[in-house]
Amino acid sequence: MNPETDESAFIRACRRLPVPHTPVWYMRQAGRSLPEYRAVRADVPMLTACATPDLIVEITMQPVRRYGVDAAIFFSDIVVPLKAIGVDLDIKPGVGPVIAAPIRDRDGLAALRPLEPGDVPYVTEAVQALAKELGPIPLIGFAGAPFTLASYLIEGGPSKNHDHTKAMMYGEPELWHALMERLTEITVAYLRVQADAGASALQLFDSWVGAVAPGDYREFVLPYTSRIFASLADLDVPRIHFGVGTGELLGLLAEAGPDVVGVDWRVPLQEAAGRVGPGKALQGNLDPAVLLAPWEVIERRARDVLAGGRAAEGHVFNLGHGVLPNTDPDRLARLTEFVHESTAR
Ligand code: 1CP
Repeated sequence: MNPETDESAFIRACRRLPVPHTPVWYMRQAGRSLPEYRAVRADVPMLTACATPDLIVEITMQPVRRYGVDAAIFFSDIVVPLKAIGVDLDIKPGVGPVIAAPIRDRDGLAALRPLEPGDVPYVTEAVQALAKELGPIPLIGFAGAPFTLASYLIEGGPSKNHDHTKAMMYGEPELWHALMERLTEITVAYLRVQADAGASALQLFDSWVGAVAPGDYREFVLPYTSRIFASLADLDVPRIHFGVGTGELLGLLAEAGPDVVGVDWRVPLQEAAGRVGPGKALQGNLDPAVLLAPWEVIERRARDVLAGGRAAEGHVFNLGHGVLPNTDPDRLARLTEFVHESTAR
């Protein structure tokens, strides 16, 4: 890693080292809340944008320029590696990922071959270009975790209750484990491509795993998330793990082995610090909807998050999930400034 990046507030907070100010970035900081994003995406389908290095670089840089955040997140989507190995899928506007032939049986597994770096040349090229353009600012690479990817593949698209997914988990555990094995290998390979090309941190999004009870997480998910973090331990980059609605799973997410646990807005950070235990930094966790309220409310709630973060060994300020599309970008710019100024030491 570039030595200046290594010394950045974001990387230091992930490593639980003293920082000049609390670092800030926002999940979904690029995207529909930014007029400049809507402009460059106007005639370009999402998956085309994700396979075009110039667009990836431009869209990744937009929130960095506007907000002065402490880290960039690679512009892509969690289904990009699946598309790259030939899964027939699309990202539909206003819906999300849609899979042409949902995987419900053993034959379906054949669609999931291993991922080779040569399958995603546009990712390598864009990460390399971004690492140069960002200079000392860290770039976060990311992937979807096996449970969340499995949910899209099995359901065929976004799902509220993940019932087909759970039906396979409970009813056909061998098929479930075979599917999770394949997704684990793909995820490790995909994260490694990003780190090798110059990403300075990696975030594993298990966005929908909060649907699972702790005992089931331990049996059906933990073996795979643990293996992913263990497989990346030789890389000198902090590893972050995040899911929505995971209050009851925070200890297990920590047990999987990341350096940083992301927390949604439902659990105060002082409480999360206890559930996660020692040896981890925390990331989060302002409710994204708070940004729709008047500034005084935002400031008060941000102070609460910062106070909670002091209970953790390291704190990266973020939202509890992604920026809502109707968020005023000026609010995020002001929030970044507020966190930096009020935590400067
Ligand atoms: O912060 C950024 O710069 C955004 C980059 C980014 C990331 C990190 C995108 C762009 N997608 C993701 C990851 C992602 N994709 C996750 C994990 C993070 C999270 O929980 O938010 C998930 C669950 C998805 C799946 C997905 N892709 C959805 C959710 C659908 C559902 O199940 O409710 C949606 C709407 C997409 C499409 C998508 N991905 C990204 C954007 C900007 C969009 C909107 C598409 C568009 O603008 O046309």
